[in-house]
Amino acid sequence: MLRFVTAGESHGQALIAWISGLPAGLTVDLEFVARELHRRQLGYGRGGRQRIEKDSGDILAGVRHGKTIGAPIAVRIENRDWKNWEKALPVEDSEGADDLRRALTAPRPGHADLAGALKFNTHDARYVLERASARETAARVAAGAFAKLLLHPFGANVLSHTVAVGRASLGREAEWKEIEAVCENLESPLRCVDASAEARMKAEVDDVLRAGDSVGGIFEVVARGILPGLGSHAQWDEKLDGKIARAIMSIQAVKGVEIGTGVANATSYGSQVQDEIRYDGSRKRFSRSSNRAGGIEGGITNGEDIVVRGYLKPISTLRRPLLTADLNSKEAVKAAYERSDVCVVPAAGVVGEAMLAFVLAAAFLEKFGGDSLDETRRNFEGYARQLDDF
Ligand code: EPS
Repeated sequence: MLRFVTAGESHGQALIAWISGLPAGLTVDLEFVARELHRRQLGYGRGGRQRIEKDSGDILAGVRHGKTIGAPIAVRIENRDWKNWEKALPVEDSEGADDLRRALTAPRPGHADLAGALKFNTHDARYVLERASARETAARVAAGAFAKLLLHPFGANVLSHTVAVGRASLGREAEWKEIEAVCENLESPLRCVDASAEARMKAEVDDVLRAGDSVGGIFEVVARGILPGLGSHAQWDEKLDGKIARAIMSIQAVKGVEIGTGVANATSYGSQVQDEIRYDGSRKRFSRSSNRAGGIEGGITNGEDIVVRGYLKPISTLRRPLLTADLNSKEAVKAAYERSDVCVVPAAGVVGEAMLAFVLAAAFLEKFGGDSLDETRRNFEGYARQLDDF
């Protein structure tokens, strides 16, 4: 079973990703892992923190001589900002150092601050926000990079692009080639495939920067090259669309998930929604004239691109804060402000890739198994032959 968990606080020493269940013998391209981490750090509208951090994945376990060895993989991503926080968040007890703690007592509406303070019975939301922070997504991207490294040799790839920032929207479908290009281009400010839409998106970011506000948006993640037959219709918790929705929804600030054209489908007629089936003899595969299902029917992949959208609310740290109630005095006060990003849509797309890649890699290994990559490949090829002969 492929799994990952993460550990680490936003301003602690480091983030850790722990990945278990990959077959032995998978080549680990360290430059690729580093590049994925770098891609997540980019984007117009990020805050000062990204000038401090230079994320790189230090692999501590599970990879030897450039290959996985079938053991759990541990990756460490250093927080360079730690040196500015050692006194505020020491591991050892620091009685009497209350003034150094950077306590947060004015919970930000929309953040985990208040709900977490109540849950953990603390009048300082510092520990809550440290872990709720989207800094944690760096560790997810490290795990996702390993998932992609598994999928790539089997002809699958997972990429993303920005569909909307605030009210500025792409307004058309993106071609796979365009998405590839925008993912290659590390200079792309908002990772949008259309220059004029991107200019409007930048203007949205500029507006909120001026106003001390924040802005959300929509990213789209596309997986190409996934065979039909991953996932299952048989149980609610085996349905792949359910697993994908959970994975994308778990990304900080994502409040809605859509597969294919799921939202518009709800107000359209069946004849306008279902994708007609045809057979392509040259490829020996069934295919569709459209892909409104987003590559999944009945909780099972159907061989089309898997298309998933994440809807992000504007992030909850505002330079011009909203009103809140102080955790101690209960008085009305302005919510806390900490250095923050104002737009994270392009970065969230990279995190969405990691999450989708991981769910797909897990479903892939559930179907094909294998303790070594050779074994996985034999099983995969046997199934591909079965599809050819169908
Ligand atoms: C975040 C607040 C900011 C972001 C951080 C997520 O951190 P800081 O308070 O240190 O400036 O920069 O994101 C990252 C550090 C990152 O690498 O993505 C939050 O509250 O979610």
